[in-house]
Amino acid sequence: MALRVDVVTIFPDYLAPLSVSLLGKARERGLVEVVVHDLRQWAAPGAHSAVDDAPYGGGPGMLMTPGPWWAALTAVARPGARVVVPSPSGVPFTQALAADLATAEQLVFCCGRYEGIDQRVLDHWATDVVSIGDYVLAGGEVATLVVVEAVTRLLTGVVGNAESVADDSFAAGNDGLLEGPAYTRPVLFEGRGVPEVLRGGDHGAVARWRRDEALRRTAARRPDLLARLAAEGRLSDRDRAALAAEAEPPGVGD
Ligand code: JEH
Repeated sequence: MALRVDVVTIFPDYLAPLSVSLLGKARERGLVEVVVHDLRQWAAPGAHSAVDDAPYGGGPGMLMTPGPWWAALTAVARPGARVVVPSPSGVPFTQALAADLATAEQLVFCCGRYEGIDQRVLDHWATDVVSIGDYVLAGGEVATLVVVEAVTRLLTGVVGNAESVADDSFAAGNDGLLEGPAYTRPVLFEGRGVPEVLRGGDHGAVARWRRDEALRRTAARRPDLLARLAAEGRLSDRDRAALAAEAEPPGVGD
């Protein structure tokens, strides 16, 4: 059965990529159905159908008032739906969470604006409060695009169902390391070559080189991932030797 995705926002145009078939294959193949709703259709008429109000306790900025959200979610969320609320104070959105969300029948995304949504809406409706990273956006729309894209690309996997596609250990590759560099033709481009080992046909040497490049890059860019692999005992003696050699200052003859 197709995954049903509903998005509630005060800026439906912001979700245009979801309607332009940027979801490509998943939508073409009938694996996902997306509907974007304007929150203001559930706002009280008059004034400018206000969806915001000042926070109790004071402080800067405005909050989204609960009434329209309650009415919207009552209308849109079916029993068993995952109700996803992007928030700077959410749990980190990861590949594992994407794989989990891909098993749902319905995902409802609540895109907040201003300083966010009245807590009572979240307490009652939200199944997943997620953050896409440690920076502050102006609202939940872009985060929703990120989550929907990460989830729907799993629906098209050759294996078919999301559980089997799940890479639940890391945001990085299967082995928990970042991917190393990759090259395609031409062999010489703007005076730059392709590492000789990749053209030599020695598959063992290629595998070792790729592992070392992945280790080197992970150490440089994601020391947190490397520390986790080390703590889980997933680095071989050879891996540790390669990393130690990397860390050493060049000696005579290097
Ligand atoms: C942002 C949904 C709805 C602006 C300021 C504050 C930060 C400091 N990774 C992500 N970043 N931002 C969002 C997100 C996700 N997912 C996100 C949103 C909404 C998602 C409204 N906003 C804008 C917004 C309040 N400040 C938060 N604090 C200290 C880290 C200061 C207070 C909340 C919401």
